Amino acid sequence: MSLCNSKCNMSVLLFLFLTSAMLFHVPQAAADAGFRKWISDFYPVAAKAGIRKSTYRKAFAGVREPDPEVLEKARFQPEFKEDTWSYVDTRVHSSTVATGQQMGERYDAVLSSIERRFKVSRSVILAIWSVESSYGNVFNYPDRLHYVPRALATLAYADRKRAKYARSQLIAALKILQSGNVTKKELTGSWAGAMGHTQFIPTSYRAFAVDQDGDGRRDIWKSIPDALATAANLLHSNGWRTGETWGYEVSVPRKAARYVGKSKTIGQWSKLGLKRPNGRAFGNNRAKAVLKMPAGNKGPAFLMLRNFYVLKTYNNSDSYALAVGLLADRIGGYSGLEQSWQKPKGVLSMDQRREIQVHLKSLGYYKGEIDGNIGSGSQLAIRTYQQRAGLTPDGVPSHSLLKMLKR
Ligand SMILES: [Ca+2]
Repeated sequence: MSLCNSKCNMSVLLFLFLTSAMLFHVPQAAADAGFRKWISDFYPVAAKAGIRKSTYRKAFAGVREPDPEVLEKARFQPEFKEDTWSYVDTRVHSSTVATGQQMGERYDAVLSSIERRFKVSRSVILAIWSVESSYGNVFNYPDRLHYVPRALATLAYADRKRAKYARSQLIAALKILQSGNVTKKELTGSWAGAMGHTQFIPTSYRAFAVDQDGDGRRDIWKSIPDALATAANLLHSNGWRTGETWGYEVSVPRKAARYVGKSKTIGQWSKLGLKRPNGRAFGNNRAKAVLKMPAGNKGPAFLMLRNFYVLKTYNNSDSYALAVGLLADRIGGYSGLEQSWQKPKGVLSMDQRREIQVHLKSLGYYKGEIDGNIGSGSQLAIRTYQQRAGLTPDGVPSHSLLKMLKR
């Protein structure tokens, strides 16, 4: 051993690792060894950023191969843009509204103190909690959660498109672990490293996480007060305007549609004939707003105020900010959209799909969750019902099926 320096030890270990891997998983051996090498090669980068050797060792103890699910999810991340109506429909519906209102009652005191501290209204915070993690429901499926340092190392190692992002997020994740705010076991997140009830990536956590419950730890995984306050802090720090809405649904006269994407004051928009379809007046006439028509001439139109763009600092997507805004309105007791989205023919809304599940359940055909997702369980229930009713058992949820079930 005296001939061996540390590098030599490393290659002995690598050799032992390779041989043992060869015994069990021949095709994976090379990739795994490459991953282990990547982890040891990355240490100097982490050390430069202030990560102690002990933290690094602890973080990667037991991590021997890339997270295969992370690679799979990264590979199949849909490239196409989901239609706005479909994005909104799966996030803003009777169930997310009802749960939001229940959570509002349950966490009334916490939300009041967050409102006082960060000047962001509770309905917006509840809507974010819903869209990000279904009010923490992600924690009910621990197998779908990923250990964040491993997930990010996997992306840094094997996903060229996301390597730069993953390297900087990994450093931030290691800093979080080093800070003692979270244990290694708790440091879980999505395949891309979004963590906790409000799905913060490590760098955003470092910038915005707060200890709202006062136990000395900034814990967005287990402490709902900390997670919700962290979301409010992000909005507040990015310029949230207290007491102002995110935007208005509007009806647009034909001649004004050419101004889509333009910014004008509410007063100027009013002069061009834009109105709220519910007949109510706009708020501040001097506020600047941008006209958006996410589905073109055939869908609802909106005037987006400053807070819409603050919501986009959370997640840089119009559909996201619109879904949060609309859900917040409904949780806060305001009505939903007056104009309807132009959907492909025959498509059922989330609420209609839930209704089908409710009927099938009460008739004894369905035992799963009422979630509007027509998976294999719902399809089987539909087929069984169709068979008994003398219909073609295609298992497809449709308007006519819902009509029959209602009878
Ligand atoms: Ca705390």
